[in-house]
Amino acid sequence: MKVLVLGADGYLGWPLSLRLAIKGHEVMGIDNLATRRAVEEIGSNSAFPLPSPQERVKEAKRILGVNIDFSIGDITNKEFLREAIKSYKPDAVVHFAEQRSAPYSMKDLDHAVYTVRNNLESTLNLIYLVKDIDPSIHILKMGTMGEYGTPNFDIPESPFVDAIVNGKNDKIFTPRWGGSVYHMSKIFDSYFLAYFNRIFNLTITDIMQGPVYGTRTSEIVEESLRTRFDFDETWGTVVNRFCVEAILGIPLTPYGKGGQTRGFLSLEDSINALTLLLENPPKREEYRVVNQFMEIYSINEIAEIVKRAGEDLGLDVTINHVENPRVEAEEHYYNPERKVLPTLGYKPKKNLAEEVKIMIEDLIPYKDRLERYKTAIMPKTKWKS
Ligand code: NAD
Ligand code: USQ
Repeated sequence: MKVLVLGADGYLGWPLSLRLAIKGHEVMGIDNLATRRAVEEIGSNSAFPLPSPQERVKEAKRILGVNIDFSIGDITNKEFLREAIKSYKPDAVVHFAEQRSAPYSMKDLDHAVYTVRNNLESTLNLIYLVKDIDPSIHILKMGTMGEYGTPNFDIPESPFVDAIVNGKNDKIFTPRWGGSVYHMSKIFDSYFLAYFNRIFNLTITDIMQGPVYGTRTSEIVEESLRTRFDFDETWGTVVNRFCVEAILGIPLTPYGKGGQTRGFLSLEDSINALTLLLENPPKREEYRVVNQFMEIYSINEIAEIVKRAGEDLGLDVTINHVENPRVEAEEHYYNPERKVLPTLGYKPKKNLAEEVKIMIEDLIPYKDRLERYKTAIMPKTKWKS
């Protein structure tokens, strides 16, 4: 299979490119390096030093013996994306290339507008160009479990649900309510994907993925193959942040009551599941929704797990709830459905308690580097400011 990976320089994009290449698929990656720049903009950096895309590709060839094509460019530039799809002729396009941080999207009007423009323009470009060039291309689009919010009902795993509104029955788009401009941009992406699936007869997998944690996949066998790993208050996701806080002796930072509950998954499981979904596309012209997470935890449970893992490794770890910079439910019902991946035979390979130990061990050698960006850790981006 020929796969075009949009956002190939990112946390998920690089390990997916490696995995697809090692499985014998042809891979071309595209990225405009926006995340590298935006993380530096807020005074932070990846925990692991990142080689340039050109060096990464060379290292993948040297260490794993695989060829990955890489092109630097912005997919909101429709002529650039058109040329890439036309000349590469992929069987599938993976769309990761979005502004992916909720706090970044909430900093001010400019960051909100950038997020909406970048995310919706990239998705619309992809939809129209696939329609024009070859509507049989499978679009694998990364959305987020956060599109659903935290409703007081079981979250379905289907594009539409039956509803009774003002006493009358109809099918409606599965209800969504995001917790940031970023999450709202993903909701609009999903509306566009479902809408244009019908209009242009496109084949789409729209993945609702929970927060990912982890430092490695089975291909990441040397430092030069590592993927980025963010831990600052804007770009770091909660498990990754807690592991770094444990190493630096900063009390772990559950926001508010810490009862916020999410569906988590390891980087290895995310990459495995994405590969499976690419190798098992939906029916032609289907809009398939997949809820992609493996384990459900509250933030308080995660803090306890990271604390125990850190203590087992000889670290002195404490937990200190901080004022919640976000506006979100801190105690709520959470029960999402998950049937597509199990139907395809997917079984998680990792669990959080074991993986955080590996993560802490992987990160400890970089303690001096982490210290340099320590001031970027405590939350500063407030939803209401
Ligand atoms: P990331 O920021 O590391 O990767 C995204 C990549 O896309 C970056 O390298 C960035 O430079 C690139 N990019 C952004 N806009 C672009 C544009 N206009 N043109 C070209 N490249 C562009 O993020 P990630 O963690 O790898 O996330 C990948 C996708 O998965 C995102 O869409 C994100 O919303 C989604 N997601 C991530 C998580 C998670 O926990 N990391 C969970 C659920 C969903
Ligand atoms: N949280 C803390 N303490 C911290 C950091 C976060 O309590 O130090 C809490 C947040 O308040 C939130 C939860 O942990 O309730 C998750 O926050 P997060 O930063 O790990 O994840 P989020 O902002 O939701 O975004 C991340 C990715 C995003 C992806 C999303 C999946 O950055 O790209 O879409 O996870 S989901 O959460 O399912 O929407």
